[in-house]
Amino acid sequence: MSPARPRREFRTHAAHFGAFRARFDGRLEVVPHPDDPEPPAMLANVRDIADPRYRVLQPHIRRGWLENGPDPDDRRGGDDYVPVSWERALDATAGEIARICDTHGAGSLFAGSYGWASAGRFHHAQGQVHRFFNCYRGYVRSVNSYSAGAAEVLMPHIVGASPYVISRSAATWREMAETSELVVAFGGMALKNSVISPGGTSRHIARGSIRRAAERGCGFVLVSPLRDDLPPEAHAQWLAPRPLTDAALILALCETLRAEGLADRAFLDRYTAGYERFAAYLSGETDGRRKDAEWASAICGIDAAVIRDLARRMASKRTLVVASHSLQRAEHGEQPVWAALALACMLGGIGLPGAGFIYSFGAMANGGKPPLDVPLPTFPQGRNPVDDFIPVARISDMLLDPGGTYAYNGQRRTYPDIRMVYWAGGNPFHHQQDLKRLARAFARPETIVVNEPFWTAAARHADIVLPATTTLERDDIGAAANDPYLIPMQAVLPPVGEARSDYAIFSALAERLGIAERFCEGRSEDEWLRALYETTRAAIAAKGMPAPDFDAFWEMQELPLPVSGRPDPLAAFRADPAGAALATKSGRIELFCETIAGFGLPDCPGHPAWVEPEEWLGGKAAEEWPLQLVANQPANKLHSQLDFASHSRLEKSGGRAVLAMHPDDAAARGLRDGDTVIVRSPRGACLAVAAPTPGICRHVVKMPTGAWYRPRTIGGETVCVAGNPNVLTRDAGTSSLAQGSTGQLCLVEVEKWTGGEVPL
Ligand SMILES: Nc1nc2c(c(=O)[nH]1)N[C@H]1C(S)=C(S)[C@@H](COP(=O)(O)OP(=O)(O)OC[C@H]3O[C@@H](n4cnc5c(=O)[nH]c(N)nc54)[C@H](O)[C@@H]3O)O[C@H]1N2
Ligand SMILES: Nc1nc2c(c(=O)[nH]1)N[C@H]1C(S)=C(S)[C@@H](COP(=O)(O)OP(=O)(O)OC[C@H]3O[C@@H](n4cnc5c(=O)[nH]c(N)nc54)[C@H](O)[C@@H]3O)O[C@H]1N2
Ligand SMILES: [Mo]
Repeated sequence: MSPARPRREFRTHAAHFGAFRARFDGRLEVVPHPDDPEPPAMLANVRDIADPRYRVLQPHIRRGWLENGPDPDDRRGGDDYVPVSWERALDATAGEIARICDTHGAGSLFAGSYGWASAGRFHHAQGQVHRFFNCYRGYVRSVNSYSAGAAEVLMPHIVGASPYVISRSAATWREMAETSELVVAFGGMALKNSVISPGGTSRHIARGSIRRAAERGCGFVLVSPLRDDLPPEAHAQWLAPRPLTDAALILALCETLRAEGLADRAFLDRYTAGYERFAAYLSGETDGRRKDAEWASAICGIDAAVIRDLARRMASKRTLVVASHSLQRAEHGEQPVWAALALACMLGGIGLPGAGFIYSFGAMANGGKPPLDVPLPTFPQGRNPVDDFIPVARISDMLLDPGGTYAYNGQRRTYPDIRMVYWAGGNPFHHQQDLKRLARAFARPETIVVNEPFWTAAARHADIVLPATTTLERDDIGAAANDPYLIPMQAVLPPVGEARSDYAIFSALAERLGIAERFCEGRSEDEWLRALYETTRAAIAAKGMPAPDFDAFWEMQELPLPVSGRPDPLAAFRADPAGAALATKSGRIELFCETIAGFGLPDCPGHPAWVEPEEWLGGKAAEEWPLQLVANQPANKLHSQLDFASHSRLEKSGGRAVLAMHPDDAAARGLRDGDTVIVRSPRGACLAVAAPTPGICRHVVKMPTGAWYRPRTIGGETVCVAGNPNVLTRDAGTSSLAQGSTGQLCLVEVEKWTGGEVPL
């Protein structure tokens, strides 16, 4: 194996959006993986990965930081940068890490560093940054994700497993294609989403599986404000409740089953705890209001007869209930997930193939596939000597309110006093809500360091910007859960500018901080790859499959991995409720949860409930802000990654984000297709381009996430001219149980932009 060098033959490589083949012969060529039945169009973005206009070509230090030294500074985000040598940037970074830890302790250094970074088992930036700080003196970390913040706290209490376990094991595409009779998808199973998977995938099978199910006669019901959240192949019935009201709709489905004697009492008695308390809420015994279809209809806007009919159909068929991530990335997001689980319990299908409950099916490419039978190469993380953390979406609260207290999962916690922030492999100016507030929060630390390949808004808010390579510029090993290949990811391109891998950056910092031996263990990048490969190789050999040595593996396109049967904790529980009891307090699925009830939270009671949100179409705030914005995942890219690339641009208009809206809502505002609009919320404003669209329900507008934040002051108002919806969203936790992100939905108003041409 040689140091990274250009490849003239096609080599297999992996991105989170797919395995592919690439070569470089003066020009970068990218072609799909030959086994992929539906290769993602998004791969086209990879061709633009080395575009020097968007890359950080050498280390930079912010002018204000150079002139004034480390200090809180509200010029971050608006300051200019001085190009410096690696020596100078590394000395400055290492000096700050040591100074902060010596003066204030490692508990004042935040390196939660949330983000997807890139595929690759060794160079994954999160693994690198966390190991590095664990080898030094530790750091304040973040817990849970933006994806599933509410479900990650809720589900261990009520099903004894993380949402990811349920998501990966409670149903497969094959079972759905072959056995489900009805699939009811709350939040849909959008094909745009099932392109993505952490680490990538070589086979995109969602569309084919949905088609097979529908051809066999399986019915689909899409519950979503957007018709495209299931593909046309599903021939789905489309129900569009008001956003944020799924919990009410699902409670009415439950109440219909209860009142009509359609609930599976035998299942409820044997496998659940607390049904009587939940039923008393449904019937109105506890609060005087029956949660019947008429009650729900007034909240969610779906006809009562339609709700009853759906409940009866669900009870008469082998029904799979799907609850998307998006439902819970919203105010009181705990409730629709818990309610959907309760509904599936009342239907009695949990643990049967093609029936029951599955979380976030279709949100990632590798869900619903058989797991691998060998461990994947894994860069060891070490142990963090600091045990402080924040729930990930509470970043602005932490920076703005040191010493402030908040509730989380039954605890009362205190925000640390953070003096330094280090980010590698994430874009907080993509993922966080209320970006104007985040910008104020980013003014507070004394020093911010970002490792980034690109000049993102996060890089533009840092004091020290260290240019990182992308996967195409370094050697790595590609692998992903539930994808049966190990990929020797040979570098395809030379590093762009002076970019270095995150490992090289942290090795150089480790040298300066006297922890080189601990961090590097005396290994070069090449030696690390060999060591990481060895664990997996030995496990493959133990299964009796071909397990070549590293040098042979390195010359292959990919190495097949053994797959195993699916361990489904819910099926095992069904087969043996005592022997395979769930890891909940009762050992069963909890429809009333003593633990959560015991927290005494006004915004998260002990059973699934309708808790009225602040920003929804049926509330008071909608009088002033009459449109519900869906800020969902972008179809043409992964989050903010490669936002500038050619395929990403197809989802925009003139480089600006597109705002889809119902034709009647557009007409009511005198808007035509292609008009520039300004979208405002109680937090901020952005520009977008109007697109009247029939497949969206009334009073809902959709602007996907991912446009690079570009704030500009126009007429005294700060406006993101690129159309990043996170200037509009609300920075509030899902509830005081989980404190998850609520970025999916907020209220807005839209009007025609009359301020003339605004360049990007
Ligand atoms: N309003 C709203 N907001 C949301 C959501 C929503 O639904 N609505 N969804 C949320 C969800 S589910 C998520 S997961 C988050 C995603 O948030 P992020 O994961 O933070 O978003 P990415 O754009 O993937 O950021 C990854 C960054 O890492 C950089 N990078 C790539 N490779 C490397 C590398 O090798 N080294 C280094 N140092 N950097 C690298 C990329 O250039 C990019 O800037 O967004 C959340 N935000
Ligand atoms: N192309 C692409 N795919 C991705 C990603 C990406 O960036 N790009 N990101 C990946 C990541 S990190 C994650 S976590 C997953 C996220 O998976 P999800 O969170 O499920 O994905 P979203 O696209 O944000 O939302 C799915 C749909 O939910 C619907 N929805 C919104 N609010 C409501 C509501 O109140 N009720 C109902 N019934 N429906 C509602 C919207 O119409 C939206 O299109 O996607 C993954 N897949
Ligand atoms: Mo996510």
